[in-house]
Amino acid sequence: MKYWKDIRKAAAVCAVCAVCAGSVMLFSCGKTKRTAGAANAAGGTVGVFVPGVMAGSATYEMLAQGVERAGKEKNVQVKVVEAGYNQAEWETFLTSMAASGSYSLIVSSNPSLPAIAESVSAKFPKQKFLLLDGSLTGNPAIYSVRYNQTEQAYMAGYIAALEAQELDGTKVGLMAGQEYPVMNEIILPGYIRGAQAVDPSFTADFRVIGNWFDAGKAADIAWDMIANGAKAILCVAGGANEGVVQAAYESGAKVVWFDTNGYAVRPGTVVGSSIIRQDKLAYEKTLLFLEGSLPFGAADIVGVADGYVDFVEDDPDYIAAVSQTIREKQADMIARIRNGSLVLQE
Ligand code: RBF
Repeated sequence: MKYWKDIRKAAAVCAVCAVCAGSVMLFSCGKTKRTAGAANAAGGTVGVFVPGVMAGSATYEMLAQGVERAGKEKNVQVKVVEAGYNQAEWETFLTSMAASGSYSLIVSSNPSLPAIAESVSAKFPKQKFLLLDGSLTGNPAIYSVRYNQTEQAYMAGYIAALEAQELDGTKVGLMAGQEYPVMNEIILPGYIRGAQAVDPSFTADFRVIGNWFDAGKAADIAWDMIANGAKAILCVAGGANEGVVQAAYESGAKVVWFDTNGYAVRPGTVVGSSIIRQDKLAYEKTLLFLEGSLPFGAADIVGVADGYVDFVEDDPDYIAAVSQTIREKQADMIARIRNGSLVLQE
C-alpha cells in the first residue's frame, strides 16, 4: 500500500493550492465532458470524477453511462469531469469538487480512489462518495463496491492458456498500464491461477507500460513478449491496449480483453473478453443514492454469481475465432464458477 501513500503525499502538497484556488481549479484543471439532465433541487447535481480520461478506458465510459442513465431517470443533473492522467493532481481535483458544494454525490472508480476520497472526506465530511472498483469500510460518507477480480482474471488466464496451447506455447502474457496493489495481488495471481488450471507448467510474462495511453510503447513491449514465447496476452492498459493488439495481429499471437467486450477490436486476434458490468452497477448504485438508500459506510464485492463479472461467450467473433473444443472447455469452467463448484474467493 506504500504506493498509494506516496501518491497521497504528493497530492497533499498540491492540496494547499486547491484551498487557495477553490472551485476555480475544478474548471481550469480538468475538462468537463458533458452535462446531462435537468437540475433537481432535492437531488442536487451528481458529479462523476474520472481519474484519467474516458477515451479508450472502458471502465470509465461505463461509469459515466451508468450514472447518466440514473440521472436521466430521476431528472437529476449529472456532470462528468475528467481529471487527466497526472495522478498527483487527483486529490487536489477531488478536493475542489467537494469544496464547491455543488455535488450531492461524487461518483468515481478505481482502486486508488478510496484512499484519496477518505482524505478529502476528512476535510469535507458532508460530501458523499460512491466508489466503484475500490474498497473502503467505515467512513459514513463513503460507499464502495468492487468486483471479484480473481474470477475475472482467472477466466482470462484460462482462455489465454487454452489458446496458447493451440499455438504450442506454455507462456502467456499480461500487459498492465501500471502496477498497483490490486494488479499485483489479485489480477496477476488470478490470471496465473487460471492459466495453470489448464496446465501447471504455464508461466506468465508480466510487463508494465508506465501509463494508460502509450500504444506505441505497448506495441514495442508486446513484440518483445511475443519474441520471448508469450502466445496470448491479456491487456489491462486502457488506451494503450491498441498497441498490443497490433503487435499480436502482425505476429499471429492472441489477445485477451479485460473489462469490456473487445472481440470487435480485431476479430480473430482477440480471443477472450473477461468483463465487468460497471455500467449496470453504476446505474443501480446511483439510483439507490437518489432514492435515499445507499448504505454509506459499507463496502461490497460482486462477482460472477451476481452477474457483474462475466465472460462473453455468445459473440459471433468469439465463436469464429476460437475452436469449439476450446469454447466448450472455457464454458465448462465458467459453469463451475456459476454453480459454485469452483470457488475463487479473494
Ligand atoms: N484503467 C484504464 O482502463 N484506464 C486508466 O486510465 C486507468 N487508470 C488507473 C489509474 C490507477 C491509479 C489505478 C489504480 C488503476 C487504473 N486503471 C485504469 C485500472 C482500472 O482501475 C482497473 O483496475 C482495470 O481496468 C481492471 O479492471
